[in-house]
Amino acid sequence: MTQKELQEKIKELKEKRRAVILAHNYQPPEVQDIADYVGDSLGLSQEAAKTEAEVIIFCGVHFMAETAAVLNPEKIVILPELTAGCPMADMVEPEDLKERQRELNFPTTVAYVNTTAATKALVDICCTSANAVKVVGSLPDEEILFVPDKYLGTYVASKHPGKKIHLWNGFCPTHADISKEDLLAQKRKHPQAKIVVHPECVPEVIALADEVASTGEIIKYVRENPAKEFIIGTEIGILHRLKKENPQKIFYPASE
Ligand code: CIZ
Repeated sequence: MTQKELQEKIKELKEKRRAVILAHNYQPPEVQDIADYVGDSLGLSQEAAKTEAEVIIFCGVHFMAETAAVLNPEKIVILPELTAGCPMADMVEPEDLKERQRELNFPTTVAYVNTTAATKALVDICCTSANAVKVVGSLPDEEILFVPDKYLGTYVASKHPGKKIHLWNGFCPTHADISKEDLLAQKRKHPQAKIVVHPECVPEVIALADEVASTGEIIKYVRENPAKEFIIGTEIGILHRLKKENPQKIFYPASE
């Protein structure tokens, strides 16, 4: 079957089942192209919450589909690729989190959305990469436990120097693999390009960026910025949407 035939078949089946297809910004191009909505986990959860479809096909990783299922207990949520997991979400064991909360005398705990529902059930508030700085700033507490991403937590802490933020030793292996050397090599090749990186990147990479942004914010920054070239420091799946929406601009991955 050709890709076109496959897409037609998916569309047919989607209508028959009254389904909606949601795809994360990191999905491969052919998946993004068949989706009804492409976005970050926050946007996708919002779409999932307001959809009238009976079936939600969530093209993302496990925690995202799980969040959609929590928000839509009466709907069927399908994760097409059951092995699609988030290694960072698996870096928190609920029992270890409970122990750390006890050790720190039960501080207000903030969980990044990249966590399992079992972890979310143990925390006070949840954030995405798009609103982590705001969510932490909205809390009156001076002492906070932030799980699981130590790099996102470090970035958030740099924006709230008055707060003591305890970090968890979790990280996204993909973002942690983007090195300062990779980025500098790309910048040498493309000196006019703006550097935009995700806050899950390591601090040395963040320090070199013109903009630190979630995937949704990267899309917006590129759309609104007059620059013609951009070096993008996040999962390369996002390049498809960036190129599609900005055919006149050029994008380079910070690292292959
Ligand atoms: O919130 C999301 O969807 C993730 C995992 C990253 C981002 O920046 O959009």
